[in-house]
Amino acid sequence: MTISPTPEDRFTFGLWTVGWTGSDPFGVPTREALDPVEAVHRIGDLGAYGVTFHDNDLVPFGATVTERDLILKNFRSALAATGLKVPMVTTNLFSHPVFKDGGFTSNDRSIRRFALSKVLRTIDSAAEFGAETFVMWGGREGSEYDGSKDLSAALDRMKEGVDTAAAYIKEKGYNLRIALEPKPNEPRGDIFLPTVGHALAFIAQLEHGDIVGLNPETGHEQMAGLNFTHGIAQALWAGKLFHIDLNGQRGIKYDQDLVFGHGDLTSAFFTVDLLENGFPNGGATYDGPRHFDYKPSRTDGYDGVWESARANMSTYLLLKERALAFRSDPLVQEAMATSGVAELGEPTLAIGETTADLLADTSAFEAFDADKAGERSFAFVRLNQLAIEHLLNAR
Ligand code: XLS
Ligand code: MG
Ligand code: MG
Repeated sequence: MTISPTPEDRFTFGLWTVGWTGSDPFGVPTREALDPVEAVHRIGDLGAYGVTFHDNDLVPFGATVTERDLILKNFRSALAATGLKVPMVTTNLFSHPVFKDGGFTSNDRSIRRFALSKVLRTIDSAAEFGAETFVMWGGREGSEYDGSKDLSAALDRMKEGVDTAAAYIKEKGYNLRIALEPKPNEPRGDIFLPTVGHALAFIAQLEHGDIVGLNPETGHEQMAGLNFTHGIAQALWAGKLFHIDLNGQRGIKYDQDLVFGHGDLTSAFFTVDLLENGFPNGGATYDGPRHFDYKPSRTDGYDGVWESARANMSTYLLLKERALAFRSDPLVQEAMATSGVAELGEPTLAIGETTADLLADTSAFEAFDADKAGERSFAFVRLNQLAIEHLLNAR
């Protein structure tokens, strides 16, 4: 089955994804560099909605003003010609040696000031491109050795950096929100704010946390052995799922950045089910771009790069169709009822019921037959098998 994406599907790609030339810690690039203008035209032809970038994906570190202006002019022409949007922009605080000990949390104060200034300049450029989300992935914010960092001061500096950026956005009146991207490790041995949960707790400590949320990435949660769908669910529940990085990962190892669905396919199915169909009992929903942050395998030439870009979107749409079939199947609805999925949506206390009322309710405790209740079969296996059969297009 061929499925063709359209801009209404709101698929977006980072310039650094299709533009990754294949260099890794063990080998040099296997592909020639890709011109951002060509990237825009190619992904536009494939049916994408938009393109995203780090400041230095577009304008190389240290470029002169004349070089920068020419690059931006050509890039804007490509956007105008294709109709592609720029919904998200981010800053590179990890490639240049100056950031080897981090940007916001480098032990060197002059480097922290340089990093913060670089971020504020990129925020201006994000606003100029009409982006609504400003991602912050602190890849080098971390350590290899616990004795090398005052961890409390590091969190203070991280807070200072994020709060300063958020206050700047408000001061300028930009229509931008910050999305923190957690990752447990790589390139640092341990990265600060390693998971969705850590980042949510951090946001609660901020002065300007109202415009700070999350950009969770599939593989990053899975690198920590965590359930990505649970992670985005908690972010949604907290009103903090501002953006999303979809890709594939197979277990706890280096960041594979595979095509979406090429890692844990069952997990990808439930991710799409949540993004497209929402929680079974209602609640917050996600309506932002479906952003792919993946790396086309270095074994492949540019044929494989475009094939993999297409594959991300096609797999997402196939899973969307399967998830819709799953939710609308009467057998699934009956299985969900048997499993008590709707029952979990009912508050445990009745409206207006107090703890005294509960303690006085003998049916809830003294007369409650815990042994009998313990015999209930929740029939979760049957429900999951129905999901698998829908996923396999066997229903
Ligand atoms: C790297 C991150 C990075 C961010 C943007 O692991 O996924 O690509 O998404 O800086
Ligand atoms: Mg990744
Ligand atoms: Mg990412």
